[in-house]
Amino acid sequence: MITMEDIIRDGHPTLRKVAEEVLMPASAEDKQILKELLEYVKNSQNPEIAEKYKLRPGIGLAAPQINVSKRMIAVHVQDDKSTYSYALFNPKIVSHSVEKSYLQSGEGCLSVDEAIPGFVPRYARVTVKGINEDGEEVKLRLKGLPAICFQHEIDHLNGVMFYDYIDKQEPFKPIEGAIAVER
Ligand code: K1U
Ligand code: NI
Repeated sequence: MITMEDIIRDGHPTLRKVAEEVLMPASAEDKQILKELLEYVKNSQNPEIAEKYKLRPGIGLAAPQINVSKRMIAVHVQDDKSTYSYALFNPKIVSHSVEKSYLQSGEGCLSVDEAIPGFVPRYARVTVKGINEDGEEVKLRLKGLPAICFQHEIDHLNGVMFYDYIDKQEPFKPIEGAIAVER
């Protein structure tokens, strides 16, 4: 099982690499990693398990964060309507809105121990394609917090950190025309 001890922190070179595509069909080892990524995210949202294993709560996790430079992510996040629970190989944003959004409270990251304040501009709506643990293609149309979370995780596969997008001079500079998302 993944714990915080397995999660690498800001400054580790793997977090800045472009991760490798996962060869399909996925190996048993890659399937196991994918399963454990999702298990971490779910466990971290269970107060008893999180306390017992000292897991910092998260809504997503990407393989590079456990020092595996391969294109795999897991997301377990709720909005007012549903739960979005996905573990995907080779996820890709295939289309996105022109309109932007941002998380009103700013973003955090399990690989960053301190809070970095500021607005992080994201696409308001994205369509993501990827391959699930059973080797099936999945196509997701997302908005709100789930859309922001998938963008944050896919950025990890490209060596991009959320704070790269924050305006250094004016972290809370209004993002013109963007939708404020609450969590
Ligand atoms: O990738 C990661 O480091 C996980 C990160 C993902 C994320 C944060 C903010 C916006 C989009 C994606 C986190 O999950 S940080 C913790 C967090 O945001 C959270 C935890 C519990 C409940 C709600 C949010
Ligand atoms: Ni992160």
